[in-house]
This record gives sequence, structure tokens and C-alpha cells, in this order.
Amino acid sequence: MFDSLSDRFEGIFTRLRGKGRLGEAEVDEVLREIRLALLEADVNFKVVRGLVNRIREACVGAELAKSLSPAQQVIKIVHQELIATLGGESLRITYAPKPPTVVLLAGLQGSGKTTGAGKLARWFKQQGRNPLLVGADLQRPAAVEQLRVLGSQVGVPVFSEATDPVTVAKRGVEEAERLGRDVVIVDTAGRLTVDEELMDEVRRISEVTSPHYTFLVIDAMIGQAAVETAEAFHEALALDGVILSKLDGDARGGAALSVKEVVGRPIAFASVGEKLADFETFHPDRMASRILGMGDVLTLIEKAEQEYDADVAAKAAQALQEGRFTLEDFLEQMQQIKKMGPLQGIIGMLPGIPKELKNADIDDRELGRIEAIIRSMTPAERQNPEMITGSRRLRIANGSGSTPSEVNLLLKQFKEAQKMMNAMGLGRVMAKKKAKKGKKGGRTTPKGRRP
Ligand SMILES: Nc1nc2c(ncn2[C@@H]2O[C@H](COP(=O)(O)OP(=O)(O)OP(=O)(O)O)[C@@H](O)[C@H]2O)c(=O)[nH]1
Ligand SMILES: [Mg+2]
Repeated sequence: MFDSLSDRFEGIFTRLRGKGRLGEAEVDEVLREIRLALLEADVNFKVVRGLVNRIREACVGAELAKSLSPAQQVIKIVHQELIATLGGESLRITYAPKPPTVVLLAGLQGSGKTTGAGKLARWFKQQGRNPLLVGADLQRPAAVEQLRVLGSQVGVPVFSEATDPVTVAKRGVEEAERLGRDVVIVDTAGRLTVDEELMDEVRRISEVTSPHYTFLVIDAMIGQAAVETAEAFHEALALDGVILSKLDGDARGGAALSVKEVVGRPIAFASVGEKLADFETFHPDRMASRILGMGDVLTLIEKAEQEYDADVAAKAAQALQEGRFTLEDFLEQMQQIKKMGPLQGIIGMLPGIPKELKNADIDDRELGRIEAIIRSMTPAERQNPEMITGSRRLRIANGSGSTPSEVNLLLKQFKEAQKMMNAMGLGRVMAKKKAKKGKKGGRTTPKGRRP
């Protein structure tokens, strides 16, 4: 995500770090580089101009903060201005006093509306709501079916019928009232380009459902061209915000950085992958940190909290503390990590990770291979890996489609990890956290403390 933009900023700041006080000429040089980096990232030129001007003003006025080095000052200023450009605050959803809260999704064809509807349904469920999905895309025969599949994956009912989109949407809201569902998410049809017919249809759907939130789903990979469609939709629908999809494939960040300033509406959610869990509330501050290569630890912790099973984590903490963390626990932990999404994405959120590692082709299949090896072991072997020698090793290798030396490597790595965790006293730390949280009756998730 935003890799090429991050690289550019990294280069700019690295050169800056070598300098002492910044004179006017140096500031101008930095600003010129920032401007170029943003334009290359496909950020709208008006947005770039505003952003660079604000950075310049802040740099001129910033001479007083003596505690920071010039490089740190500039980074801090750029960080703050990026946050502002991305919308400042996160959008907080408020719910209608008289349910259901209606959410309407609109957007061009293939922008990620239907997937987004499923992801949003999952998100609302995590907030303790009971959503209903409404399939008002009767354009494509498979559209409603796609929504039904997503609905069943997230455990949310789907309403649709073979009438017309406006009627479906209207009856969908009535159905939610009847069933006592407190959130309605309406998926609509897309077109290849903005056209009158499309606008007329969503406009009428909007009229009959009176949505509390109208979100435009935008494919981030289109870059700033996406922003033009946003303007057209905003005129027709009065948008409340944007759901930026496919951010995982967006190396440049042009759409993300342009939308708020051009359309005047914030990015509400970010969709960062094909899986239903790859969906986040959009936080301008965290996104700015990511763009500047400062990592995004908060999102990582939140993800861990959402996806990590508290019981499994508590069990592992206990095992660690008692010094009997086995391959069995290791396997369970690994499955938890897998739930958090592709490894590459997780690593991208860590601060200070060298670029080479971020770009390294980290293969999720590696996890699968380790899993296969552990699964080919008997319970006794998992408890006591010392007993795995000669013929056992060969059997495990055959059973998992790997080689005896791969089995050996895994055992060695596991032993190292075990040693390290003991040395770090990680078990004790986790157990302490657990005891503390236990008293408060809270959850027992060891936030981000995984080895
Ligand atoms: N990598 C990635 N793919 C995504 C994301 N969101 C959606 N997709 C993919 O984009 C494609 C289109 O998504 P849909 O949700 O069907 O898009 P849509 O807007 O409903 O499309 P129409 O109904 O045809 O207008 C699908 O293959 C999705 O899996 C995302 O955040 N990341
Ligand atoms: Mg669709």
C-alpha cells in the first residue's frame, strides 16, 4: 500500500537527516521534492498545491521548536499536513434513534460495492449490530447471488426479489423493520461510466430509502480519475463519505490523498484485500504514518484484538508461563495469525521494518507448509519434539509433502523461538496482563505481544 510514495518520502527524509540547520534554499529543495513525489503519486494538482503551500508556511513558522532536528521538524509538519489532507478525524458512525440505520452503497462497475457490502455487514456485526443486506442490483443476474454468498459467510441475512431495484430497496427497509434488524445495507448496480440512467436509479433508491449514510465506493487503483466520478456522484446523491477499495493494490495513493479535498467528504472505510476481514475504519493519522513509513501499530493491535481468539491466547500465555509451550500451541498461534490477513500486509504495518523485508515476497504458503508439517506429527510428537528422529522425521516429511531437512529446520526454529520467549520472560508478562485484565473482567488478549 502506497509503497512508491513511501519510498519517495523515505528518500527525501534520508537526505534531509544529513543536514544541519535548514536555510530557505534547503526548504525550497525539500518542498520541490515533496511536490514531485505527490504529483507522481497521482495526487490531484490542486491538492498538491494546497498541501505544499501549507507545509511551506508551517516550515517557516516552525523555527522555534529547538528540541527537534530540522529533519524531524519537517517530517512532523508533513505528517500533520497529510493528516489534514486525508480528512483529519475518522468518521464516527452514529445510529438512527429509530432503527434501522440505512446505508446506501453506490459506485461504478467493479469498484467493490458488493464485496464492500459484505465487509460492512461484518463490521457492523462486530459493533454489536444486526444488519440486513439488501440486493438492489438486478442488472447482473449473478449480483444477488454474490451478495447471498457473502451474507452467509458473515452470517447476515440477505433480502432481494425479482421486481425492480427501487422496489427491492424500499421493501428491504420494511423487511428490516419487520425482522427487527437495526442496520440496512443496500447494494446497488454499477455502470462502466457515470451515466444518466445509473444516476437516476440510485437517486430514486435514495429517495425511497432515505439513507442515513450514502457511501461512494471508489477503486483506489484508478487514482485521481476516481475523484472525478466522486464529484458526479456527490452532485446527484449528497454523499456522506467514501469507501476506498483495493487500497492493497494501490502503490501511489493518489485517490486517497485527493478525495477529501476535492469532494469535501471524508474517507469512511478502507478496503484492503479480497477477504472479508480486510476492511478498516479509515484513520487519517494512521494512514499518514503509513505513507511516511512510520508504521501503523494501532491498526495492527486492533486487528489482533478483533481476530485473536481470547481463549486461545490465554491458553498460550499460560503455556508460555509454565514453560511448556508446545508445537501444538505454536500451530494454534499460527492459525490466529493467518486470520489477521496476508502476512505481507501485517509486516507493512510494522514501523522500522527495512524496505527489503517489506518488499520481499513473503509467502503465505510458507505458513501453510509449516502447518502441514506440524499436522503430520502425532500428538505425542507435538508435545515432545525431542523424540522426532530418523524414521519419524521421514514419516512426517512424507506426510506433509516436505523433506526431512525441512522438518529439521522447523524443529530448530521452534526450539530457538521457545528459548527466546523464555529469555524474554514473555510468558510472565503475558500472564501478568492476563491477571490484571481478569480482575477487571476484561478480555485476555495479549495485545501485539506475540513473538
Ligand atoms: N484486492 C482487492 N480486491 C477487491 C477489493 N474489494 C473488491 N475487490 C475485488 O474487486 C472485484 C469487484 O468487486 P465487487 O464487489 O463485485 O464490485 P462491484 O462494485 O459490486 O461490481 P458490480 O456489481 O459489477 O458493479 C472482485 O473481484 C473483488 O474481489 C479490495 O479491497 N482488494
Ligand atoms: Mg456488485
